[in-house]
Amino acid sequence: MTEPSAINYLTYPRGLRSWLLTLDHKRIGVMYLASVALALVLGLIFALLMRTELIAPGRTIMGEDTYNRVFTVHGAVMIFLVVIPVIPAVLGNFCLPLMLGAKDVAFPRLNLASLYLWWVGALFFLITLAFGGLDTGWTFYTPYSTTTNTNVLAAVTGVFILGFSSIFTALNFIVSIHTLRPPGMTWRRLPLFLWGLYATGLIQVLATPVLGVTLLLLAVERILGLGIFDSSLGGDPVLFQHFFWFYAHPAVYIVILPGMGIISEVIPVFSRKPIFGYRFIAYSSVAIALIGFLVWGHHMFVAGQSVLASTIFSALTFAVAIPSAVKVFNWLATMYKGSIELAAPMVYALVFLFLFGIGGLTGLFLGTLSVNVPLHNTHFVVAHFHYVIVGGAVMAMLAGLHYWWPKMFGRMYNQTWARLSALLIFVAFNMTFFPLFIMGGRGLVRRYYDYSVFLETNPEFTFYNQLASVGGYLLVAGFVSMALCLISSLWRGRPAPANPWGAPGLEWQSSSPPPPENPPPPVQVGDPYDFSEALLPSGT
Ligand code: CU1
Repeated sequence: MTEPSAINYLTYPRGLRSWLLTLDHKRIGVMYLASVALALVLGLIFALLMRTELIAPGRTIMGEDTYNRVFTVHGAVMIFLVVIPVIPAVLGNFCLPLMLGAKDVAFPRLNLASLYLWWVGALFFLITLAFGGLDTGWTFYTPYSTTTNTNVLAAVTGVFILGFSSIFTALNFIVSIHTLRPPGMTWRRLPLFLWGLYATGLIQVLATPVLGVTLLLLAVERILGLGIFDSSLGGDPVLFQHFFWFYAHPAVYIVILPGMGIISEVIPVFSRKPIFGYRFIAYSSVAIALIGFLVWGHHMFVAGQSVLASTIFSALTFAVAIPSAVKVFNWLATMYKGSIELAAPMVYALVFLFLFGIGGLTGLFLGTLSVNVPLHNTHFVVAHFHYVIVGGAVMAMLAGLHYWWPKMFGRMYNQTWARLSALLIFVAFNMTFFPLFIMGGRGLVRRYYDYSVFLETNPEFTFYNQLASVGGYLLVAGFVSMALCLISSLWRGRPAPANPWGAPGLEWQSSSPPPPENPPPPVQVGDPYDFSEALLPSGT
């Protein structure tokens, strides 16, 4: 067995100091991967605690106060520390300069600063956990968040700092895409993953400051007792919801757009066909980013908003489904009559299509004004949300991680093991979250630690909850198996060739793993989806 080239970005220079002070986008991406994975473990532990509490009616392992803290911390950790940063910070950082044939991102120091800010933000989350926890829900709704005695201040400080981390990454990507494209890479030849990151960057830069200011106002209200959101002080709690969702709806697209970009890279490669409708996929990313700013009021249909406003927000919500459907159509058309290879990245891409399809379509149920009223605050919302965020973004992340893993670490993982893990994740995910659609449709309110009161009319809720809890355990087992498969490849995997999937993208032209200094771009860059000149898989 030949070893990967001894001198590569992972091995040179050596030592912890060289990692902590590195300006290399590839190392920063790897450190983000390790950091986000730890946060994911924390978030999953809280998810398991919740599913264990719900495995039987009544009090099982915790009371209501603890449960409120558990679902809040689960949500806040998963949203702010995991799914918002994960794709841009890990795969975006690793791939973007390589896909541009650039030496690094435009501002390497700012890039390292964004990682340090993530660490500081995570530290504030740990401080929150250690001192009082948090029980407001991840949305920090007022007026409860101005009065609860849990640690709102530490948590909003953490989110505020994480916001800067997110903005720094986005600024870096936007400027890099504008200024560092190699000769021949016009906007119409920009890889679709980079279009996704670009559209995401626009949202991160424009929406995140609104969240920062909102949380700052919340902190000011708590510390100084100024009436901003708390009605007992003369403030307006609905104002908080407007500010919050003006960020948090677009934030869903911060999570999903880069995922859609990954899917647009993976599907052509494993269908051996050029992408269908390149321009539609590229421009629909920007369309989603822009329309995404106009729909926030669909979270507030029952908050006392005027019927006219609700009707407009409902219609605009339907409009944002159009560019998403355009993408799905183009992916299916790319696969049509393709020579499909079911390697692990493609399996995750197909899982994405199925689960995100359900997540997106159930979003239309919730976007419909009249249907939203009975479904509001039920488990239907929880199910929809997890189909979009886990079924969509996390599955896309796993597709991308399995796709670029050989490039990142220079090792091939076991395909059978990886595909079986994907299958387990797919089955367990549906087992966990599909019952929540049914229970939510039948009126089970979310965020309750006990559902005994519902059993009189719906005795089947016990069974559905047990199904969901066992599904949750299996889902975590699936994630563990997936991670072990990848991690064990670092020791046992065969060395990866430069271009194991026969992909035409620029990032595959360097060795695996790439050398410390990125190779210079070719004299002229061609079509990133032209398979006629792509190398066939080598070393197989
Ligand atoms: Cu929304």
